[in-house]
Amino acid sequence: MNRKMIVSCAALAALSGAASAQLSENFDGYTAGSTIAGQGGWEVWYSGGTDATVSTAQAHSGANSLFIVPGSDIVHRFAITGGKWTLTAWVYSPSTAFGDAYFICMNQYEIPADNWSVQVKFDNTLLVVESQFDDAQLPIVLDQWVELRVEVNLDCDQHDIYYNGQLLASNLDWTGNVSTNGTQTIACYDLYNAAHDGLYYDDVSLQPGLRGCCPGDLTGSSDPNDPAYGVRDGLVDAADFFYFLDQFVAQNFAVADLTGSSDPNDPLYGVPDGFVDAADFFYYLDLFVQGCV
Ligand SMILES: [Ca+2]
Ligand SMILES: [Ca+2]
Ligand SMILES: [Ca+2]
Repeated sequence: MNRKMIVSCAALAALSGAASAQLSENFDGYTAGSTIAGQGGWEVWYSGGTDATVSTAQAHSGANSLFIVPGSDIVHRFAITGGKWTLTAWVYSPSTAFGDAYFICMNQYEIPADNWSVQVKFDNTLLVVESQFDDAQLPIVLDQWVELRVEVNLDCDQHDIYYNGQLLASNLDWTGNVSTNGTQTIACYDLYNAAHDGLYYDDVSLQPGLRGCCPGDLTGSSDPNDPAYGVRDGLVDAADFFYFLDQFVAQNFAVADLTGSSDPNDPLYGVPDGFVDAADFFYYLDLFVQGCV
């Protein structure tokens, strides 16, 4: 192979590497009833935890899913150091169950330390799904498969979380929303059951994503009947402004409580304060003018 060919192949490999799925797991290739650790790159949390079982009781795809019981702490490692990514997990939580289980994504795992970026709680006792520790909540959906999706742009240290197609939390720091002083990396998934009577995961993936660094981008449409309403489109335009106005008027804190101050020199600038008021409006105008970076 001549040098030019080698360079071309290297370039292609780099391109395909940047754009390829890191995980696309449907649990359908495993024997029903088998434990997952040791299969498909899954393992039990390094310092201890309980395994989980491949189940046919529920499935989002094919015949199988993963059933996690109290103590299950199931990890899949990655080594991602930047870029745009979409994290997806389908979850089935039976209405007969009580207690809490979690979808976790770490930016560092085991080496050199543990640092959490995403921790979403499925709480069958309080009947909520909660993004920790920004405290955003939505009602939990029981007895059906529900998509949890995290869209992250590691390069600008931001992510959004969607549950059941609804925005749960947006413009969260990757390095600071759960733990502090994290890194702009993806080190592992952790499917953890603290005390939930039993919950199913299926179609767990980590795919190349599209999330831009556009904090003013909230929607692809200003029409509430358009499927693009509330779904980012990578552009900051009039639709975003009118969408924000809708959420502002509706006092939707998840979207419209952006700040405690409209003064960039105030420590409360960019820190939600539990009120949707004029400061939030002027703060959004700042984001809108900023566009995409
Ligand atoms: Ca499946
Ligand atoms: Ca937009
Ligand atoms: Ca506010």
